[in-house]
Amino acid sequence: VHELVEYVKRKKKRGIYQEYEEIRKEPPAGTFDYSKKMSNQIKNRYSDVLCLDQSRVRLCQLCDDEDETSDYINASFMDGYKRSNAYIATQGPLPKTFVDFWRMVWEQMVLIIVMTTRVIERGRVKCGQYWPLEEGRTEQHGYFLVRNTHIQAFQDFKLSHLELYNTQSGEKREVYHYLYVSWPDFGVPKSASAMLDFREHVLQTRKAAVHNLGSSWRGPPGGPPVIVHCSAGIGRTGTFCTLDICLSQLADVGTVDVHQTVRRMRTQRAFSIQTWDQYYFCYTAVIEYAQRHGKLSPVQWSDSDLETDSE
Ligand code: PTR
Ligand code: PTR
Repeated sequence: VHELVEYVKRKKKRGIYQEYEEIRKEPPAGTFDYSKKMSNQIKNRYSDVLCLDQSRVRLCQLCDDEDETSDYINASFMDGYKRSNAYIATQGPLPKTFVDFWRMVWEQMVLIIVMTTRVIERGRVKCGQYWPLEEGRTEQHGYFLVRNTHIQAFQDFKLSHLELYNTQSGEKREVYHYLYVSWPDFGVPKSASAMLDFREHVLQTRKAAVHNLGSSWRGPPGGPPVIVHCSAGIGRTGTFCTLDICLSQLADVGTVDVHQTVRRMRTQRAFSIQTWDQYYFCYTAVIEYAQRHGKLSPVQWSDSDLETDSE
């Protein structure tokens, strides 16, 4: 175990760095036409973080709405491990897009929201306060009422149990909102271990929630997509999803392929994983996970992860 950790830390560090640089150099895998439309530009939090047309999430057209661009939200479907559309990666909602965000949650039957940024970081607004912060509070967004029924606080994250009430149809649903608070901007989580605990918690909740859906869910067995967002929806979001995919793969077949996972992810959500630290963090977290689960004999990196390892 120790040897492998050292191996990744020293010998592979350079290789991993090069690997990430190569990924960064690849041009985006498609067009961003919808994101660039005049009427949609105000719906993007960052003018340089757009979503690919091919994987964007479309909002259902409202019947009283003749504006053909009204189906736009800066959000992308992303595949998971052996599951298509396992996630929706999106930016931190803007006050202008709160209603769109809740429509997306409703239309895609989302049960879990994973938020990996805080609302304000270093004095700058990173994401709008789109859900009620306090227990017992209800807020209205368009024809949705969102109520925070209770909050569970953990060391590195908070879990809010939300009730989403659609006043048009009279239906009510439960949505779990995770807020991970220990992920500094420009950085990586302070410990891989805390991140693994967090992911584990999300997985358990998802499993239970999908189970509760029972026969009302007619989609794929994994259930509806999990929404993952940070500020731009690429850096921390991409890191979380990469990790989730790699760990699922490791648990299933005993190998991981960080490189291909990120490359593939970038074809659905461009620019996923923003910094080399975040990329490297995926490797260290995989090792941590393998150590925990006694999978180290040793972790088999897939071939593509070893290609750049020349010394
Ligand atoms: N996008 C910035 C750049 O191109 O320089 C890099 C950047 C990354 C900026 C992260 C801000 C970031 O902060 P956060 O992850 O907290 O939104
Ligand atoms: N234009 C922003 C910048 O250059 O700072 C884009 C940006 C912001 C990119 C945040 C990534 C960011 O990080 P994250 O996806 O983790 O919120």
